[in-house]
Amino acid sequence: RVAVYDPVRPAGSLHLRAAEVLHGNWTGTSTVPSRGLYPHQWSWDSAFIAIGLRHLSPLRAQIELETLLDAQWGDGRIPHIVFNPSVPLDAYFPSPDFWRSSTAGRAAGAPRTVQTSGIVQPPVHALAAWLVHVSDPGLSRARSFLSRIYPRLAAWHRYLLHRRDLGGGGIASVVHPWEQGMDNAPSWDAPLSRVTPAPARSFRRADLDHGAAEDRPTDLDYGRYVRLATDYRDGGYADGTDGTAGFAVEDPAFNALLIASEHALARIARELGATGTARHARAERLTAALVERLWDPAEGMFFCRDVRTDELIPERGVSGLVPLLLPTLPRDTAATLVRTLYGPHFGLGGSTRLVPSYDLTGHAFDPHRYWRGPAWFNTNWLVERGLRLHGEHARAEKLRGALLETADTSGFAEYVDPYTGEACGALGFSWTAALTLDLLH
Ligand code: 9WN
Repeated sequence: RVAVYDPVRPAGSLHLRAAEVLHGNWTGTSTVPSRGLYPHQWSWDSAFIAIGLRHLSPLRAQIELETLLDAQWGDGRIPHIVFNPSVPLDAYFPSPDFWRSSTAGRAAGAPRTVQTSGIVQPPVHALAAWLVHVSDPGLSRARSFLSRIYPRLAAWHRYLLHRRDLGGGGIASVVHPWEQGMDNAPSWDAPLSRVTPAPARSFRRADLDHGAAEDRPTDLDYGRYVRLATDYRDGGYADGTDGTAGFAVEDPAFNALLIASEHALARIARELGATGTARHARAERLTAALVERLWDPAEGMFFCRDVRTDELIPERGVSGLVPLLLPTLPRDTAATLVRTLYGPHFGLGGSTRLVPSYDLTGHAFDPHRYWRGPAWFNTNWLVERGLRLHGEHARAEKLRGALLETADTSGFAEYVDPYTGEACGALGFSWTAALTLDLLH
């Protein structure tokens, strides 16, 4: 029985197929989100990818994060895209010649040798780094993985907490919908409506070469994304704290991920010989600030705050459920979030199999259009972890089962119809495969 010595997984198993997706999307130093639609390295994708990759190769998972951090700017920001110089310019829009990081970003300390975007994405990195470390502490120590990346992760958090506290309430703001990662979520509609769109003829959308137009953001959305990014670039990617940014929003998921990562940074500090106490304390203070700024007790969930008007944006998105991930969330807040998740707006345990990205009863709900309804695997993974953390094991187990089944039947889709699980967007999507691996372990 050779199998005793070589316990291979059965051919064609979910595990093997997920591994094949990640193998196919690996470039040698990092993983693309998908070969056709997203042919470069994306920031929060790489963090989720590393969380899954650690089960296949802790070394590759470390390299994934190291490659991203090599493109960090002098002011601490981690860019949302690191461009692969061998990919043609017209394969993805906006391309390096739009962002012009090494010239327009010089004052902010953009790297000279690698081209990047100038905006950021949610800070999942310290959390990913810690999970990668614990998957193989021996390798991690042998390569001084944590001691090399700790100062960079600390600088990243410093950037977000000092340069991006645009609302003055102690939490970070995003200055572009792409920064929060849920590009066309209805929460952005009101703050975006004040932005004059760039003319449609001034750019060419490469995404429509790969994705169905009805599953993607609209041309009007893109005009506004381009205007915001152009203005930020033309201002040298400087972050004013005087509230003059064209778009400034405090988002619950972005900040919850920052707090979860701050807890992870405390653990990393401890592994490196410090106490980590100050960081845990800071994470607790940030949790209190998040509740103070963004919790709506009447609605039973978190909302975005528009910093320009200083008002909450009354759109129910999955972002407002992600703080369930936080260990020191008040007990009644966590219990209320779980009720909202299983209520009519998100339908879990009833009409939906996975958590939709937006309110099922909302005026803008569309089960196929990107972040306006479909279910995504990264946000569902975060909710699954949150349920487990707060002792909801049976519900977490059910959600885990639905995620694995849907990843399998959809061909590791980028996002799916929350009712039927029908695949939308790209197939063979890296974080879907990576988080499948994580849930299988
Ligand atoms: C813009 C790569 C990224 C994800 C985002 C997702 C989508 C880009 C796009 O793809 O955004 O950054 O071109 O639409 O919204 O969350 O990181 O997978």
